[in-house]
Amino acid sequence: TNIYNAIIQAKTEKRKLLAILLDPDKIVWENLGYLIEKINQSPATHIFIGGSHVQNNILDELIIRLKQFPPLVDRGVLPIVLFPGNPSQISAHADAILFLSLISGRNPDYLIEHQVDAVPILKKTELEIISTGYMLIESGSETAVARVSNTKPLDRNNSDYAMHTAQAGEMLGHKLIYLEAGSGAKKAVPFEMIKKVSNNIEIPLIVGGGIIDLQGIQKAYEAGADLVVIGTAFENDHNFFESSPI
Ligand code: 1GP
Repeated sequence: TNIYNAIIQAKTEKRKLLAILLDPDKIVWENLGYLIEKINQSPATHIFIGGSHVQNNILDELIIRLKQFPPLVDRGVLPIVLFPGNPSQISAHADAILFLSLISGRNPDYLIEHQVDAVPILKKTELEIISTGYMLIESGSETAVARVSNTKPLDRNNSDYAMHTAQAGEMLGHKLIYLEAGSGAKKAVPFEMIKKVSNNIEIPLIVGGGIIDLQGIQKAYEAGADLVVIGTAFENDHNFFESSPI
C-alpha cells in the first residue's frame, strides 16, 4: 500500500502529483537513455505505463530497462505504475497497477470480466493493486479508449452525472477516480467537471487526456486534480516540461 499511501499523503499535504505516461509501443529504443534523462529532469512523480495494443514482452523489457535508472537524488526513484488496456498488459516488474473498472461505460467486459481474467496473473505478482474508477469523458472526437472499450464517453457538459458516477465509484470502494479524455484527445476534461467531481469525493482524483501545455496542467490542479497524466505532449517533445517551471 506504499504507493497509494504516498498519494493520500500528498493530497493531505496539498502536494500535486504528475505522471508521465509511456506507451511501450511508441518507445524509440535507441533513444531510451535520452528519454530517461528527460524524465529525470522533469517534475514527474510517477511513471505510468500503458497503451491500447501493448505486447507483454515489450512491456517487461521497458520496465526492466527503466528500473536500471539511477536513483533520483531529490525525489527518490519514481514508482512505475501499470495503466493496462487489458489483462495481458501486466508485468510483475512494475511496482503497482491501476486496477481499472470503466464505470462511465456499460460494457461488462471492462466493468468486471477483464478484472476476473486478470486475477490469476496478478496473484503471481507482488504488484500493489490500486482499485480505480475509470471515467471516459467526451472529448470532441472518438479516442482509442472509446473505440477499444466500445463504450460511450460521458457528456462533457453534464458535470452532475459525472459527479454521481464518481461518487458511485467511491461508494463501491474504488481508491482513486480517473477522469480520462483519451490519449491525444482534442479537448481535455472540462475544468468545471474536475471541480465538481473533486469537490464531491474524498478519494484522490487523477485527470488526463489532451493536456498539451503547462497551463493546462496548472489549471487542472487548480480545479482540484491531485495527479495529472501527460502522455502525448511529452512523447512529442521531450523538452515539454522545460518551457517553464510548473
Ligand atoms: C492519460 O491517456 C492519457 O489519461 C494521456 O493522454 O496522451 O493526451 O496526454 P495524452
